[in-house]
Amino acid sequence: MANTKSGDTTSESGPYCVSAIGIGRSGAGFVDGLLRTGEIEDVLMDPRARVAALVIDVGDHDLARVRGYAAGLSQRLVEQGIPAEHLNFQCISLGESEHLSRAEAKAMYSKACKDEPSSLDAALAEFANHIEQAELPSRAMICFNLAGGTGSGMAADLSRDLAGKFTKQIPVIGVGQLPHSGDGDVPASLYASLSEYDSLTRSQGKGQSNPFTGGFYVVNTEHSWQRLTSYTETGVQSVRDRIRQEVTNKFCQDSFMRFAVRDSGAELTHALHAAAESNKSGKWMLYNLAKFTHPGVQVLPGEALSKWRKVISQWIDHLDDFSGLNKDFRSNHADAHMHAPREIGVDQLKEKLEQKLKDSFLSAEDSSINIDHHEFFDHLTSYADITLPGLACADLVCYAEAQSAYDKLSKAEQKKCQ
Ligand SMILES: Nc1nc2c(ncn2[C@@H]2O[C@H](COP(=O)(O)OP(=O)(O)OP(=O)(O)O)[C@@H](O)[C@H]2O)c(=O)[nH]1
Ligand SMILES: [Mg+2]
Repeated sequence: MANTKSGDTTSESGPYCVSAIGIGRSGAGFVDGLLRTGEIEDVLMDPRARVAALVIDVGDHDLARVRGYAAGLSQRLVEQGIPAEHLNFQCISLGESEHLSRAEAKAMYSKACKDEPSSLDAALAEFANHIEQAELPSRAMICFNLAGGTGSGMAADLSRDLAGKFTKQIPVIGVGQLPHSGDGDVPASLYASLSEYDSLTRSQGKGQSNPFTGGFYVVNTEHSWQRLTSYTETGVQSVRDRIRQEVTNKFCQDSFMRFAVRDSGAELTHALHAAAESNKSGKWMLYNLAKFTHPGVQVLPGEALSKWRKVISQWIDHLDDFSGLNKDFRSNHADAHMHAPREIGVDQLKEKLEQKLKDSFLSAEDSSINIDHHEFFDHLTSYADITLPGLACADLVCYAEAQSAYDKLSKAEQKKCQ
């Protein structure tokens, strides 16, 4: 039987600082998500806190937004009397490219490290050094999209290089975003990328060790994509699709970072502890961003609460349809944070979510669930951050799909994916 533990976890751990490196467009999106959380300002109020943020891409195109947010945050720190140097922001554009294959990205990364003097090497050293000045415990994240070229190509080498820069034990968490069905066919390179991170996160001993000492999260975006695209059919298709892409990706990245910093990191601490307890070594955690309502879609402000309840319930029922996991995957723990207006009926929703998680993802014996409730500042949006530990790449539906795309490539094309 699964046991439900309603979680006030704050007593379990003190405040944490979260720092992040983002590589490629999605990586930069995670970092701007971190910089935009109000909580990061609260964390930085503590004079013992230090936060570092580093974004790396191969061109300037996808870096403008994160630069803007970093400038805005620095300004707000000054306004609040927080020394601006407690936040270290660095932004590196390595070339003038748009998209690269994974092999090209690796080559560019390696060249950038060998350049004399290497701005990349210096940036990693500055990032690590800044974090180590904090008197509070810190975590560092390395964020990227598993389906792209730049981020997925560079993150493995970068994670090893970063490990070499720390003189203290700072847990490093990998955060790899998965593509969703709106991205089109699963790219063949995703097979090489998932395989590489799977083997990297299991490597131990003989000069090889897992650089993601704090764990590895894969971020599922499908539920959020489905929630946004169902019931919205107006406007020009191409414009609609582009906006949906942006909204889906941003919502997932922002939600992940809100989860990571909420309660000064206590929620993440709890999820990571529970995962470590239940986890077989090196296995990944799924961060399933399950979105239940989106402003103005399917149910409108002023409509009966019973309709809101019905819609949320319908989208809880979709959890297994859009989890990205193979049907036979089972975890022994689920950690969920539900965000929904109180008037919808918290106990009812929790019960529904708990039953669905048990039925769809948990093993029948020795499993546990933690479900917390929060209210999102926008009452028209409801969603859940769900952590399911214990998966490997082969548990993801997209892995087999990517493998079959990869198998159809010529040897030369396969090499570009490596
Ligand atoms: N973040 C974001 N991702 C998108 C968007 N449109 C498509 N994607 C998907 O994001 C994945 C690629 O991830 P990116 O983060 O753009 O890749 P990258 O690391 O910059 O690597 P490159 O492929 O070299 O640009 C693919 O699955 C795309 O289909 C968007 O507007 N924003
Ligand atoms: Mg890119």
